[in-house]
Amino acid sequence: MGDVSEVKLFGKWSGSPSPTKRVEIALKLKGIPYEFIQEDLGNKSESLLQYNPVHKKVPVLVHNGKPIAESAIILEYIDEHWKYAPKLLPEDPYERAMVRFWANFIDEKLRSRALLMSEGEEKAKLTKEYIENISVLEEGIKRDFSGKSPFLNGESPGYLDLVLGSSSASSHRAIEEIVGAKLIIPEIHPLFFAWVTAMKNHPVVKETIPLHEGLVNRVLQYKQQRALELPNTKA
Ligand SMILES: N[C@@H](CCC(=O)N[C@@H](CS)C(=O)NCC(=O)O)C(=O)O
Repeated sequence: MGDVSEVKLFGKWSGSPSPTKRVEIALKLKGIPYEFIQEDLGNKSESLLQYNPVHKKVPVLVHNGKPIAESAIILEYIDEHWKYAPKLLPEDPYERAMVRFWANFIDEKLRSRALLMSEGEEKAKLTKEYIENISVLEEGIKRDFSGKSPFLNGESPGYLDLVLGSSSASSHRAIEEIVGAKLIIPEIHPLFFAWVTAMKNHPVVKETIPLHEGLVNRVLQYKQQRALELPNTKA
C-alpha cells in the first residue's frame, strides 16, 4: 500500500501466549513497523483508558491516531488495511467462515486458567475436558483445513494460526508439566502436533513465544501468589 503510517501497539509484555502476541506476530509477519507501548495493567495509563474506554484492556492498536481494540478485530483490520501478502484470512467466504468458527471455538474452549489453578477431582475433570476439546479441534483441522499445510492458513501463519498460537494450546508442554498429565497426544492428535511443531519452528513465532521453562516458572509463581491471596481455596 506504501502509505506513511504511524502504528502504535499498546500491550502487555509477557513471555506467555496472550492476545497482545497475536497482534505482534501479525505486524511482524506483514513487516509493518510499529512502536510497542508497554502497559502496566496494575496502573493503566491515561492513553489506554482514552483509547479503550469500553474494556480498558490491551492490546490496542493505534493507527495514525485512531484506536482499534480487541485482538481478533485488530487482526482483521491489519489484513484489510495492509492487503499485501502474507494474507491472514482466506479470500473465499466459506473458508473465512470456517476460520472464524474455529477461532471462536479456541477462544471459548481452550482456556487453561481454570485447569492450571485446579487440584484433585476438579483437575481430573478439567484435564479430561481439555483433551476432548483438543480431539474436537483435531477432527476440525482434518475436515476443514485438509489442504493447508504446515499452517492452518497454508504456507504462512494466518488469523487462525495466530489465535491458536496465542492460546494455551501452543504452550501445552508447560501446562502438561504443571498439570502432570499429557494433553496433546501425538498418536491421537497428529495434525495438531504437526501444527504445533511448525509454529514453534517459525522464526517470527520463535522470537515472540516464550521459553518453556520460563513459562512453567511464571505459572507456578502465579499459582503460589493466588494461593496466598485466596487462603480458603485449595491451591
Ligand atoms: N478479548 C480481548 C482480551 C484482552 C485481555 O484480556 N487483555 C488483558 C491482558 S492479556 C488485559 O488487558 N487485562 C487487564 C484487565 O482485565 O483489566 C482481546 O482479545 O483483545
